[in-house]
Amino acid sequence: MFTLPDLPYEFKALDPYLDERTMQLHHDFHHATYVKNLNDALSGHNDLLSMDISTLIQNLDKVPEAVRTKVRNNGGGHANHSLFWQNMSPNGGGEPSGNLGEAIQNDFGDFKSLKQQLSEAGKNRFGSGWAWVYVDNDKKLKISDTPNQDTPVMEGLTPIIGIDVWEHAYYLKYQNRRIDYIEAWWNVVNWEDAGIRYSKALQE
Ligand code: MN3
Repeated sequence: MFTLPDLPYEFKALDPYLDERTMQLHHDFHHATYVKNLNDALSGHNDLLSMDISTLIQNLDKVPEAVRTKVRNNGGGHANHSLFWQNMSPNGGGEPSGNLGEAIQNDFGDFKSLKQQLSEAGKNRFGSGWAWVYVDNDKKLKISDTPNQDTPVMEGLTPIIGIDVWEHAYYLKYQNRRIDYIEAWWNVVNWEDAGIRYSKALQE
């Protein structure tokens, strides 16, 4: 069975950038529902229920066709939100240093360019989805955006940071102003966590 991870901080910890009520609804209802729907869809398939979530969503061809779309959407939702909570911190923001900071300079020129490109990707994603910085097969940092709960993980790639641009992530505080939410979100990005994920990706 898949389980809902605890938030690594309090609901109000990311205020004023992400408000308490949004965080609570997002974690306790939206993410919890993805986990419940995923477990329901895989009921009776103990081999699939015992996989880790990344392995499961990289192997959707092994999931019975009748529930494959449900598993894609809810499994993706579980994976994405699990990463998203880790990807933020009340001590976040600023710019990454170390390996990741150097890689950003090499692959984007500077941090400002990365920030601008990821923000654009999030702003331009039509409807619901995510924008990502991920490591490609040549170990380069790239930017993409995905619809619904799709993720670079489904292509066997490693996301380093991701921003949820579904309306449920921001509507209470920012209404239709997605770009204001994205701007605010940069203040809570957990670069320490991102740096650890990047170092692991280089070793894979
Ligand atoms: Mn969400």
